[in-house]
Order: sequence, then C-alpha cells, then structure tokens
Amino acid sequence: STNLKDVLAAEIPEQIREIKEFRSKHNNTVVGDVTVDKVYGGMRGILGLATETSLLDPEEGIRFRGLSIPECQKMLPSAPGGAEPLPEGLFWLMVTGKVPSEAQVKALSKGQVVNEKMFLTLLYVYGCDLTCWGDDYWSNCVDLTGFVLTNTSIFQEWANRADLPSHVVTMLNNFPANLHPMAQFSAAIIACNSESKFAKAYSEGVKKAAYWEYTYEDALDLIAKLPTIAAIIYRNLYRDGTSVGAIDPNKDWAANFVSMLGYEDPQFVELMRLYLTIHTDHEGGNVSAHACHLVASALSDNYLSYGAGMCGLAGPLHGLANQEVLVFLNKVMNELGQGYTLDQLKEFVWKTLKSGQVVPGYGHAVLRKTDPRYTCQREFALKHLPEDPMFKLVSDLYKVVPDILLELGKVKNPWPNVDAHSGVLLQYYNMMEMNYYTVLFGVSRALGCMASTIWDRALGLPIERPKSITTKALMKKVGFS
Ligand code: FCX
Repeated sequence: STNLKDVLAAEIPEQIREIKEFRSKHNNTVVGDVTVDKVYGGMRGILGLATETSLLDPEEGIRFRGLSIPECQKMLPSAPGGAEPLPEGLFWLMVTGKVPSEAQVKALSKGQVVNEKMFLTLLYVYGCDLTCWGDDYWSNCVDLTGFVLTNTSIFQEWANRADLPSHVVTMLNNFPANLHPMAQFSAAIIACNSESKFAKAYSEGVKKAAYWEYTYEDALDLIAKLPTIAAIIYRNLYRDGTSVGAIDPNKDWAANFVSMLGYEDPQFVELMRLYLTIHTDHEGGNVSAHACHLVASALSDNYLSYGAGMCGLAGPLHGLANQEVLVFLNKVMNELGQGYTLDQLKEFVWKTLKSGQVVPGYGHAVLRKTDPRYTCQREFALKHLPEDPMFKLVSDLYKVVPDILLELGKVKNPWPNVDAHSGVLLQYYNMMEMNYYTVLFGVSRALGCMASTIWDRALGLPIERPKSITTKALMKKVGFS
C-alpha cells in the first residue's frame, strides 16, 4: 500500500506482541547502573528510554532504523534528477522500519490517487442516505466527490495539510521583529493546538487503543504545517512580509519549503533535502526529542509536545549551536581576514576558550568521533562549493580544534558535530540570516519526534516520571556523613 497509515496499522499489533513477550521474560533483567556521578551528571549514560526510530553509536554515529547516513543516501528515494534522499522517505522508514518505494514517498508528499474502488466505498459510506438529497442525484454526486476528495483525511497528505489557522497567521504577523525566530516558531506550533484531532477525540472519550490514529493525524498535519510557519517567520523578518505563495502538490516537501522561503536554485533544494533528512532524529535522549517525548507522555497533543521540544532546540548547547557557529566563523573572518594562518586560528580558539566560552559545533554528549552528519555535509561542500572561503575556514578549524580541545583535558569528544558545518552551506546559497538557522533544524526534527510520538501512543507508553532525590537524602542513601 502507498498509504502510510495502513502500513503502520499492520505493523503495530506485531510490535506490541513482541514487546509484550520480551517484557514478560525480561522485565526484571538489569540493564545498567546508576551512580552518584550520573545523578548529578545530566543523567548521562543512564539507560531509561525506549525509542524506536534511531540509535546513536558513540563511534559510528546515528543509524535510522538500522541504516547509517550513507546507507540512507543510497537506499532512500531521491527526487527526479536529484541525488540526495527525500526527507519523506526517512519519515516513512522511521515510522514503519522499512525502506519505502518511490510511489510510497510520492504519496506522502503529494497525497493518494483515488482509485475507483476506494471512491465507491467512500461514496457508499458518505452517501448511503441518498433519499435526503432530493431529485438532483448526480449533481449531489459530483459535490460529494469534491467533498470526499478535499475533506477526507486519508487523501490529505503533506501538500494538502499545510494550511494554517488564521489566528496563527495573525499571531505570527504581530510578533515584533526582535522576538527570536525560534520563540516565534515554538509559539506558533503551540498555537496550532486549536487544530488537534487528538485533543478533540480525547475530550470526546476515545478509547486508548485508538489514540495512535489521532496522534498520527496530528503528526502529519504538524509536519505539513511547519514549512508554512517557518516560511512566514522568514518572510516577515527578512523579506518585508511578502507572501509565501501557495503549496504546489507536484513538488516534494523540501522543494515546497524552499520556494515558500523565496529561493529557486535547484542545488539549494537538494541541500535542503539533505539538511532536512540528517537533522530529523538523534535517538531519544537529546533535549528536543526528550522534551517532546516527556510532554507527550502527559497526553499533551503533538502541537504542545513538539512546541516544548522546540523550546529545548532553541538552547545554545543544542540546536542554536548552528547559529553560534556562524557568529564564531564571522568573528574569525573579521578579526583575521581570509589570509589567516593555522597558528592564528589556534590562537583564536584558545582565546575563545580562555574567555570562558565553548567552541560551538564541537563536542557531544554521546558521540566520540566526527559526527557523520558533519561528514556528509563536508562531502556536499567538496562536491558543490570546494573553493568557498567559509568552507575552507570550517575545514581549517577541523585541522586545529580537536587537538586544542584534547589539550584542554576535560572535553570528552573533541570532534565536530552537525552544527559545525550546516551554516556555511546555507550561506553559500545566500541564506545569510544566521538567527534563523535553528528554525530549519526544527522543521526537520519534527520527522523524528513525530514518528516517535506516534509509536509512543501505539505502544501505550505511560506518563514519564523519573525519581529525583535531595542531596541530603542521597548522602544518607549511600552512607555519606
Ligand atoms: N568547547 C569548550 N568546552 C567544551 C566543549 C567545547 N566544544 N565541549 C565540551 N566542553 C567542556 C564542557 O563545557 C565541560 O566543561 P565543564 O566541566 O567546565 O562544565 C567539559 O568540557 C566536559 O563536557 P563533555 O562531557 O565533554 O560534554 P557534555 O556532554 O557536557 O556537553 C555539549 C555536550 C554538546 C553540550 C558540549 O560539547 C558543548 O557545549 N559543545 C558546544 C556547543 C555545541 O556544539 N552544541 C551542539 C551539540 C549537538 F550537536 C546538537 O545538539 O545540535
């Protein structure tokens, strides 16, 4: 089937059965230990979450449902004439665990083509009481076709779900220009809560077994709306409030997003397909995914929970680092100029560290090698912008920063992460507004968070509630006096 919801519905019972069997045998098996260091150390290394969509290996980096980034680049469908994977394909993979066909990916971007049998079934369901239609049977039939095609959610995939409620547009248009784009983004997402199908169904008493279906609908609606929200923010802040234009159902999600932002370069579209693919998911414990999961565990709908995730992504130690990197690179260029030497770069990095700042784009809580999301962006740059001076600076920093961070002695991972590279690629295609970059990250991260939230509901996961303790009580517990 090209209908993601049908494919997912077929997967869920087997997954529930497997986990049930596993838990019945291993619920009491110990899988880790908690030390005092971990209690104070931001829960590093505590195994406390099951997230199905991706797994992060400290040495190798992220795998989405078992596939590395190079494997995704090879195996996921790309756009006609393009080389980079379509984010829609990764979403399908994260939701179902299976690599989608081109037709499945297309259906997700564009919507389903109605076949005759489906249509007749719908005609029957919606039109069974034909007597109340009066004499004009055929014209009502034509009206009904239109109604079914435009209003039945199973035919409305991303291109058709992108409209925003008017109060959200009004709110975005009224935000002051000095409100950070991520604050605007989070607030607009939360305000879409008025559209939540889950919240409505819950208030009407829907059964727990059906929660995932409404969460699925909200997830797809939210993913579809994000580029529109993001593009309105961009146009309001940097393009005099010009219109984002209409969604083209023949274009994929990334291509529509790029044109709503006001860009046309096909290579920039390719970059965005890659960008929106690699930022989607980084297993469950990172701040944005974890915040989303935590809030969703209270059965807050997808808009509320993803808005919470985006408030976390907006922090400088997480997603805002991509903005911080560009600020840092510009400082280097302003101070040293293009003719810098590696020694001057080293001095600049030491100066940054001695002033108490971090080197943005380097380090990671889990990774212990160069982030493969950095590597694939580097490969894109080597292919498309090898001579760009900002790319050269990023490459030169890669030569000097790891040794300096190692010399510092306390940094556990001296290697670059995803944020060290993304900004220079965007600048090359003339997107210069670095304050906005984290919004792009936020559009992408929805794919992972929404796939996970659907599974949270499908598996009936409970409200999250880890135990906390006071220092006094902890001291007593371990016999410290
Ligand atoms: N520059 C300077 N110091 C660094 C550093 C860096 N890039 N990375 C880590 N450190 C320091 C920490 O600040 C900490 O110092 P402290 O003991 O004085 O507080 C010490 O090294 C140990 O930290 P470590 O265990 O290595 O790292 P954490 O897991 O605590 O933190 C992040 C991980 C990512 C927050 C950290 O490496 C950092 O601040 N990096 C710079 C910001 C950044 O690039 N964030 C983006 C990360 C990611 F890819 C994303 O979420 O988008």
